[in-house]
Amino acid sequence: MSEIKRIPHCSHWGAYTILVQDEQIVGIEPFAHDPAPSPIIHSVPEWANPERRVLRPMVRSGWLDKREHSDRRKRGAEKFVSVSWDEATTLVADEIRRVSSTHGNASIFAGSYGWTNSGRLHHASSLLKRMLNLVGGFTRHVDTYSIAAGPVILRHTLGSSDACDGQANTLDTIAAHTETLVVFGALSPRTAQTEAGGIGAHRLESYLRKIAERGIRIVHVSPLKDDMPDWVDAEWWPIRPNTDTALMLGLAGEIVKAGRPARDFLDRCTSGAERLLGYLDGSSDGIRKDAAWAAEICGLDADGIRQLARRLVDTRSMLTVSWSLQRAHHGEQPFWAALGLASIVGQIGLPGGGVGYGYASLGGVGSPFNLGKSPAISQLTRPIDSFIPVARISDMLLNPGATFTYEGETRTYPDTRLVYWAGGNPYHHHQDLNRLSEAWTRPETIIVQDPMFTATAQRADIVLPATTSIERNDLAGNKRSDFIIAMKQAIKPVGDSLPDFEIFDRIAGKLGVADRFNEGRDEMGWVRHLYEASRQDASERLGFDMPDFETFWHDGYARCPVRADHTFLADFRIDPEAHALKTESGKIVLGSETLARLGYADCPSHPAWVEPAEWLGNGSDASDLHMISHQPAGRLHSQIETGVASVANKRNGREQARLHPDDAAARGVSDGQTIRIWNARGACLATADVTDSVRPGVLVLPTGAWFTPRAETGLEVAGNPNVLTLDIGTSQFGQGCSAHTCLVRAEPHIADQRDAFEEYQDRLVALATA
Ligand SMILES: Nc1nc2c(c(=O)[nH]1)N[C@H]1C(S)=C(S)[C@@H](COP(=O)(O)OP(=O)(O)OC[C@H]3O[C@@H](n4cnc5c(=O)[nH]c(N)nc54)[C@H](O)[C@@H]3O)O[C@H]1N2
Ligand SMILES: Nc1nc2c(c(=O)[nH]1)N[C@H]1C(S)=C(S)[C@@H](COP(=O)(O)OP(=O)(O)OC[C@H]3O[C@@H](n4cnc5c(=O)[nH]c(N)nc54)[C@H](O)[C@@H]3O)O[C@H]1N2
Ligand SMILES: [Mo]
Repeated sequence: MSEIKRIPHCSHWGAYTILVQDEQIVGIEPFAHDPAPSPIIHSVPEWANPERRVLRPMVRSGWLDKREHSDRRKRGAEKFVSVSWDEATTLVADEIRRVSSTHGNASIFAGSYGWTNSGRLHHASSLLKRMLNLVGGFTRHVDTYSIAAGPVILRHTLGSSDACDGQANTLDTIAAHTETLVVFGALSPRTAQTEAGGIGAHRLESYLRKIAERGIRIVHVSPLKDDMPDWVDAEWWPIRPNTDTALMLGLAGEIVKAGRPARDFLDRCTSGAERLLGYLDGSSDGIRKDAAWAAEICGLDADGIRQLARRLVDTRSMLTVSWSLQRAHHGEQPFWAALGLASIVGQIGLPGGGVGYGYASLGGVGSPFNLGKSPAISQLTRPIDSFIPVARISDMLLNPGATFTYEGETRTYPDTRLVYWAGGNPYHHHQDLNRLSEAWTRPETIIVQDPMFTATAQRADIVLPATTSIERNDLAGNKRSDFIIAMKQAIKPVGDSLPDFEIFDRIAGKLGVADRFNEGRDEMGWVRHLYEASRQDASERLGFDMPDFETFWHDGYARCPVRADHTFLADFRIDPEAHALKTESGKIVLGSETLARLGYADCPSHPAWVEPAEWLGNGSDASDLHMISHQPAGRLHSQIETGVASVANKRNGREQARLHPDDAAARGVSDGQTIRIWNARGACLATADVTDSVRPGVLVLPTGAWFTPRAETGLEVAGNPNVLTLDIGTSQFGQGCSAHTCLVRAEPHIADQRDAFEEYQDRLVALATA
């Protein structure tokens, strides 16, 4: 046996060392500078398992025969044929050329949403966009599934999305100054495990420990108790899902009723406050928004709300709002209402006061932020300006030529002929997958580039096998991490897979644009180039010395210049004129002239309680459960679903659905039993986890189970919540996804008990190459 090699690497869930002996991974060790490494690092060896991988380029047999005239309903059912890389890249290049010349480049949809891997060179969707921008462009997407309604409303009301991108108050200032912390959603190490582009040090828990040590009052508002670690002394307010806006407005209304709104702050730093105040005191609609009103909607205690309202103005208080709250129908409102409440309290811009969004939603939010230039390969300039809001994919495919609204503009859906997806899994991320399946029959050609034979790849016409990051060289980094990490190649490519850069470079060659695509650099040339650009910027702009490339590559990491101890809008508070915000008034917008003009009922001109399409309120009955499909603890989305960390959270081979003992009893469900969860949109199986850590009436089923519908019945057997979720925009203004707005029913499922993964694997074998 040869000696064990130690290879530094990084994924979205953190940095680690891969131990390799004789081309085999024999162990994974956490990064030495990480105080709280994620268990997901131990799933990484599963990437090397050839059974999970696409081994060769493949083409659906019907598409190979008839090209754009194939029977598109056979996607996901018809066998694939393997082809050489030369054939595959020729087919792809010809198809791009055909669609571009016959229908125009807007008919190529390459929004290609998805997290791909953490490498900044082999970032699959960036490379796809770079390549297509050299041949006339494509239809793209705006915003993300993570946050869409949130940044849209914050851009309009705060002039930027900084407050939800990790540039609000840093957690160190909160730990030092805050006296009352109200957490809407979660502050959980579960989600803080990951960060887009990797993370060197997971710091959430160390800040939470400091907060816990100071013994400040924490109110935790969420339908799920363990959205906050149990070692933090927090008071749990088990709110009815999707009603936080009413709670925020009720708190604000109590402060107004008590005659204590921060008049000076409202006058100097906000615009349109009268619209909001008139709504709160009931002068605009006859309904006073106070504790009693909110308690009724939210299912909470009115006295508690009254006391908290007083405490918010009597002490230094901070509101944190998870991204999840805006991933719901009318998701603009909780983000705006929190800003309204914080403005009425009047502590925005003071240390440990105000409001911030997305703490712990990703690992770097609230940590000191990177002031340097984070490494990224350029997508080049866009020749055309065609886009959709990210979650309107099914709408676009089903309704070519129809209009949609976004941020106050009216636009048109393109006529999509070709879809190219690289590094994303819409059969993981999109809502109402049965509706997506219908939409998926519309384009003439679908190309998917992924290391795994994902549910999306199974439903493609051409599948291009990419290597995973451990089979090539790259670097990780982002604006919320204080490290750039080397991602060195650990093993040889599995099967005939190729690194993403190499795949696009070959296609660019067939399209005659390789020179401009690769700029004369190979893989290591680019890794060095991207690192040097960050290093040079840090030195020139910030006077911060980063190690030279050789030292970085040898050590496996480099530190970046960061800002700690940050108070959001501190300058603006002191002098709002000199530090005007990029909003319609230059101030915080609490009543919007633009929205008043637009007159949208689903996004009014001030923060307002607007009932969601589905919730535990008017019209729901006792058998309804509100489903929260939150992020899975043991994996990132659908990635490495069969790895050890993911499997550890399953029971009987399925995802676990949590529900309250009263709800279980009412349905005859016992702990550990297989249940069928269903609504008019679809049905899936899961294993019941009966626990009083969820509010009665709520069911929690994590995302990410590999989509495994039975051919005969459509019953999804692995526990993928997106067969149930609702595919509507948050509002006409933001058009975000509304995943967390969803009513379901549940019942025991006694019939057949096959292992979900066996059924998934059967499908792969059935589709496997002829
Ligand atoms: N119901 C519900 N649905 C949700 C959410 C929710 O809260 N509830 N959350 C939403 C959110 S916030 C998000 S961000 C989305 C996430 O949705 P996605 O980002 O689409 O999910 P992933 O599983 O990360 O998909 C990444 C894909 O990239 C592939 N991949 C990994 N490495 C590489 C590589 O090096 N090259 C290539 N070419 N491919 C690679 C993986 O195999 C995987 O198929 O899901 C959304 N969906
Ligand atoms: N382990 C792991 N971590 C991840 C990811 C992953 O896949 N796995 N994905 C990452 C990504 S892409 C993103 S965008 C972030 C998302 O980060 P978040 O949006 O913060 O995460 P979620 O898990 O969707 O939701 C957090 C909690 O919000 C609560 N919640 C849901 N609806 C409501 C509501 O109406 N009111 C209140 N008060 N609470 C509600 C739920 O109980 C849920 O557990 O997570 C990231 N972190
Ligand atoms: Mo996300």
